[in-house]
Amino acid sequence: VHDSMRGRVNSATGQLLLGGLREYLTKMIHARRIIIIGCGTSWHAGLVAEYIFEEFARVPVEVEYASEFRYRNPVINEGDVVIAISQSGETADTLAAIELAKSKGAIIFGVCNVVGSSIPRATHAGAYTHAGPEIGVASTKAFSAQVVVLTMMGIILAKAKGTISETDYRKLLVELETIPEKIEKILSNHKQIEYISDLFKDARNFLFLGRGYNFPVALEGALKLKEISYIHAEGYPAAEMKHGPIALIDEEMPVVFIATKDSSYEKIVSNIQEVRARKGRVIAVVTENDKLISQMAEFIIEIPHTHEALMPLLSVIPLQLLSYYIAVMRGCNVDQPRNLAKSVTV
Ligand code: F1P
Repeated sequence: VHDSMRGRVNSATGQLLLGGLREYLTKMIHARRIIIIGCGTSWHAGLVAEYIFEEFARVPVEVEYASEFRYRNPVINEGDVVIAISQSGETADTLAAIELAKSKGAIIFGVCNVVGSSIPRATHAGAYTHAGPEIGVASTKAFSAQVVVLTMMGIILAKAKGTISETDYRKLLVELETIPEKIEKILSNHKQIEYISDLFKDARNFLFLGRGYNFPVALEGALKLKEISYIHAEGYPAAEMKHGPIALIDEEMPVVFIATKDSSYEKIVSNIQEVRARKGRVIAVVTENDKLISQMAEFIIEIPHTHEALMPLLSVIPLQLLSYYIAVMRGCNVDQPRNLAKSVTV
């Protein structure tokens, strides 16, 4: 658990230590919409931010792959705010999308990890994630740090706009402080995740399903597995299952549900039932002491409870560990996966 997740919030005063944002806060308050761009894992962090910004700051948000945005002819109006997310700060697609938005009068805010890299230099303002260097190619701690920074941006904006109550604002800040120790707890459960990984390491396909804040986590879980263990994996919103992916489910198909106790809990329980009825093999990431799902799923991975909006910070960890162990057991190089570059500069 990196330092970027500690000490960024002074919970006594409620002050958020986000210097780069303060300067541009007025522009964000008046933005009619926010466009978030990024690639890969950074795009997934952007999806989490969409849920947070819309729920708490009540501002319309669009999340786009920078690699697509740069080539189409998007409507960008003067004063639109674009948040560009990148671990490396060098991703060519994200840089090109920034230049396009800038040329149309948008204000660009960067969320990057590498200090002094190209993307922070191309933006008007920004916040560094300070996650330290990613040793491997696949983003892991960068995702956590991006989500922390974006969460703080969302709630500081909500506070400034008056769209969040003082109680909810404080509740989120206090809960944010508990995240590092909860992550430590999940990490200490690595043996069980290793055990499950061993049973599924030869699977040819995986499905990852989540709802609400856990939907982007499902996408990220699938991407990590693809990137480092070369197993085909799909991430979907669990409610989309009946619109297509359900056809894939048979007794061979591992289905990872991110099914924590939140506002969509009952719905995801019925999605699990649908998969069980088709003999799919269910691995469920659940909130501690979930008796119901533990009777339905073949395997459960328990994680601590937190505020629904902060859950991605916890629920992504077991999925990263699952990918890691499966990759190692399959003899893959987790730090340098084939065909992937740390910075995609072309
Ligand atoms: C984006 C990204 C990573 C992925 C891999 C290739 O990089 O898609 O999410 O893990 O490293 O590049 P970045 O813009 O966040 O540096």
